[in-house]
Amino acid sequence: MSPPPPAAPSNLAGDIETLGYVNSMVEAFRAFDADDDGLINRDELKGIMASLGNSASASEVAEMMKQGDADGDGFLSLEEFLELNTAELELGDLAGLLQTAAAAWDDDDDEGEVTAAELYQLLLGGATMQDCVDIISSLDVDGDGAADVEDIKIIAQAFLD
Ligand SMILES: [Ca+2]
Ligand SMILES: [Ca+2]
Ligand SMILES: [Ca+2]
Repeated sequence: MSPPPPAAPSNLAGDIETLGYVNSMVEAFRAFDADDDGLINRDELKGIMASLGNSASASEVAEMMKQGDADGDGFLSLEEFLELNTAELELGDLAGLLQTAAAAWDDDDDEGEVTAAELYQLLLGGATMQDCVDIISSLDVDGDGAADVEDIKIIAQAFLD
């Protein structure tokens, strides 16, 4: 009997750290969206950037808003915000894995949260169980051991080429 092939070819630790940072952007966006309409105005954007440790001047914020506001409604949606802020980030192999997972959920919209074990099954050996535990914990805001499927879809979308 020969040993089984290694399940995961890549080291995802750095990618997972980036994922955690991206998730903190999602959380900051929601925290500063006081009226919960899914849109951020200039003042709110300034607050978000400060909370992420990137203080921006009023003119820098205005410039970011202009760059990021793809549909020109004067606000940033979460998708626009992530597009703007992830342009210089790389998720490496993890981006493809998340996109695989996100595609699998397209037909299964009643699934609100995903656990590490569920993600591991879905990725069919593309990541180790430990990677999946780390991925979910980097996205698990309330610490109940599961991550929001909608958030994963939004993040995966932001890293589509
Ligand atoms: Ca708002
Ligand atoms: Ca917009
Ligand atoms: Ca959770």
